[in-house]
Amino acid sequence: MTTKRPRSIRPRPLPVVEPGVPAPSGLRRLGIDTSEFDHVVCLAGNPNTGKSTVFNALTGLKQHVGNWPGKTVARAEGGFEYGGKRYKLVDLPGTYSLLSASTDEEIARDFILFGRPDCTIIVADATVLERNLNLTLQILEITGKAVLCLNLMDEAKRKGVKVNHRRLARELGIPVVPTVARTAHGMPELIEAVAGVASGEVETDPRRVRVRGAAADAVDELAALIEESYPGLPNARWVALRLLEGDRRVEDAVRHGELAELAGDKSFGQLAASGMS
Ligand SMILES: Nc1nc2c(ncn2[C@@H]2O[C@H](COP(=O)(O)OP(=O)(O)OP(=O)(O)O)[C@@H](O)[C@H]2O)c(=O)[nH]1
Ligand SMILES: [Mg+2]
Repeated sequence: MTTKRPRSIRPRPLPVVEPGVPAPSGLRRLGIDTSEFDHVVCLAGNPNTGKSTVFNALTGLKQHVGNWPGKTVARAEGGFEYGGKRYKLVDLPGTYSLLSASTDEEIARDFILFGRPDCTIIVADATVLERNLNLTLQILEITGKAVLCLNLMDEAKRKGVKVNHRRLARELGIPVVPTVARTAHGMPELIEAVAGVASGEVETDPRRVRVRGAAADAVDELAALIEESYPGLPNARWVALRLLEGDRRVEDAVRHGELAELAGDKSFGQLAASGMS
């Protein structure tokens, strides 16, 4: 795993690499073994919200964690088993938005959009929830297969921030699980929610902005053309919306064939690798 220097320091208690936190009951951490998985789950969220800490708690691996944003700069993969199913868990770099431009943020964006995860765990910092909800809503625009991991609840409590997670779950239309990832608090509930969403047993009702009238027709028309030109590309509607909004980066991706690469990118490889294709 590569690391790079901090972009900025945010005050928080000393960074701790959580050694020896016991695995929640029923969880078997598989380390780097991601063979024969049933489901792919990814960890997305703003920088420095505890994604890699959750990753380590679930896989038993030792991804770099520390108290500054931008530590994870590439995709990392590990495995765990729960309830008789095997999961491939993908730790992604932090990103503030799916429209962001830096290379590590692009890695996150591309996986969320085109990696076909069976569940996206959105890890949010409960102490600054509002800022984190920006990305959350963007992710819900493209997938309802998501769980919000409301992390850093110990910090929130210390700061007197209270979050009504049940109401938040109703508002967002996805499961919301309060956690303290550093001590693995809430991990059993998180895995249970992820298992439910990934298997389809838990039905979500993601909050989305409705596109109406002529704009809706334009999106449908363009999405159909994109699907025709890039067979197999997930989230053609998202691409269509970005094009209609005049997103230059997406325009470039269409023009220069980057989108075609993403449509056929076997490095995401979930279906091929699991033999389900
Ligand atoms: N107090 C507290 N600290 C936490 C919790 N979860 C993670 N941390 C700490 O928060 C810091 C950031 O954790 P990481 O797991 O590296 O965060 P990340 O989201 O992977 O960060 P990037 O990869 O840089 O985006 C580390 O110092 C962790 O030990 C928590 O629930 N409570
Ligand atoms: Mg990380």
